[in-house]
Amino acid sequence: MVALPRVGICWTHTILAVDLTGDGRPDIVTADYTDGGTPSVSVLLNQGGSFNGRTTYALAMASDETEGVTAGDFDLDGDVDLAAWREASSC
Ligand SMILES: [Ca+2]
Ligand SMILES: [Ca+2]
Repeated sequence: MVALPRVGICWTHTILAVDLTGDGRPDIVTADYTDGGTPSVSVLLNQGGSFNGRTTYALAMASDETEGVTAGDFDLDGDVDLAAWREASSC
């Protein structure tokens, strides 16, 4: 089990393991809940069994709650892309 560094995040809704850097080592992406703060996802790069500090990326969403994140090559350029979503306040 790997303990993830915590930096200004209340809790994590989703953890995704995906190789963002193309080095064959799975990195970690988290969907963050910030309790009134800016919604975000965080990235922890795999350093060969340990992870670097958390890098947090703010999202332009009307919510403090990033519900989930997924990965894929959505624009077909060969690089991994991320897509995040939030909880809807109404349907
Ligand atoms: Ca990697
Ligand atoms: Ca891409």
